[in-house]
Amino acid sequence: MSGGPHHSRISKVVVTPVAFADPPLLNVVGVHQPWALRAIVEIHTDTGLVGLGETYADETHLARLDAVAAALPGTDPYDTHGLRRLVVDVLGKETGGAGASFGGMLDVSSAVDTVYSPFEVACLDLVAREADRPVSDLLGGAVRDRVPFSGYLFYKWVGHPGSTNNGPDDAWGEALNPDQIVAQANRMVDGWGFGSLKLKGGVFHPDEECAAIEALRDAFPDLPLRLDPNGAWTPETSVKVAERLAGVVEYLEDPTPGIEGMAQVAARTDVPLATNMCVIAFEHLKPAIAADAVQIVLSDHHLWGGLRRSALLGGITDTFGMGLSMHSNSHLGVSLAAMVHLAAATPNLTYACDTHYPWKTQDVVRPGVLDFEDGAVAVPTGPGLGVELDRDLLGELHEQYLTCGVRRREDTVYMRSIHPDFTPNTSRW
Ligand code: GKR
Ligand code: MG
Repeated sequence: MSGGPHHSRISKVVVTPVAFADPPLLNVVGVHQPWALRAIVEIHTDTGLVGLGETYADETHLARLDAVAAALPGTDPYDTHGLRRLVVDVLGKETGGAGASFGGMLDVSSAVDTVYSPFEVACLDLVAREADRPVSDLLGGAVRDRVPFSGYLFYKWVGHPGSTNNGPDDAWGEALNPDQIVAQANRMVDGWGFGSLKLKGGVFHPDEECAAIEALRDAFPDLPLRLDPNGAWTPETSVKVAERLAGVVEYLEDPTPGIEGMAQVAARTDVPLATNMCVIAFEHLKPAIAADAVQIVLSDHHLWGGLRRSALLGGITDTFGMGLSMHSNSHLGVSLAAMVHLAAATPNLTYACDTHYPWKTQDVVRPGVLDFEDGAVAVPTGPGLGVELDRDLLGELHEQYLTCGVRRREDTVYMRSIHPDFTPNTSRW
């Protein structure tokens, strides 16, 4: 399918890697580096429109984005099936279509979905701008006008050892015990109004992390709570944690690695299990559903191949009676806008979405569109995604990318530069 001569055509595609300051957030594979990387994709048309997308910026991924960007001029922004074929084709030629690894936590067997995603989002932004409608209208229309997010709590150091990007300490302070986690939660709830909380675990012994969840329960009796150790526990330990936290957490996220391990845990507890680790592509749905391994899938349009494929995932989880939540990685405003439009147009989004947004102090979009009120973001009603790039900020964050020296997310490598004996904790407890 192709547009007639009166339809806009892609004239230029620009991929800009950016870096933004990130606090030392701890997780199962290590600690966040001082700089988080993202790539901003701009698709320009011969009619003067610009569509935006945002994705990871590890150097292998960037090379793939650049290869696709070079092949796009002359194509039709409405033809996302054609875009996907082009991505398959380019990746086949340039890289053999090999997979991708992001932060050492997830291994994706094919790079097609992750590379396709920011271009699909940018095309939908363009098409929606041309139609003078919000992107949510291209996904079936918004079923809610505000999208709820959960406050994402992390164990963290007081600052980056020896770092100069934020000074040695950031505004959040240290969070290494239950009291400090409650203090962090108070700051999140006071500042953003979140109506649910998620703790990133997998850092300390599960007893300590359960104590932190119990302290949160005491401090916030009415807020739904989640704990996500990114597969740090054995199935046996996961069952014990589930027994201890039954009735306290709304779900446990990836307590143990793999569909088989999750199925063993699920068979022995009524606490719902969620995942963004063992079901991360369509091919994982059938075995996970057959084994009743997970009750909630966290979608993520960056990983699942854009907004329309994420909407498809929503339909599948609905069909099989599963819950649906949304995963996050460190991100900027273009991603947040896309997440909000997707969530707004997903009828069966059964849980508040994750976001790392409060952890960043810099952005590339003009302020004022994506403000949090009572833990929710109002769905932009203007054309497209509803966000505009601030060219000065984009330039500033690109300059930071050029000078920061970070070229891929490496939580384990960075942790080992501080604690040489550190080993990633998957299934450790
Ligand atoms: O930012 O450290 C982090 C998180 O642990 C992230 O990498 C995970 O992908 O947020 C994610 C999760 O829910 O597993
Ligand atoms: Mg998770």
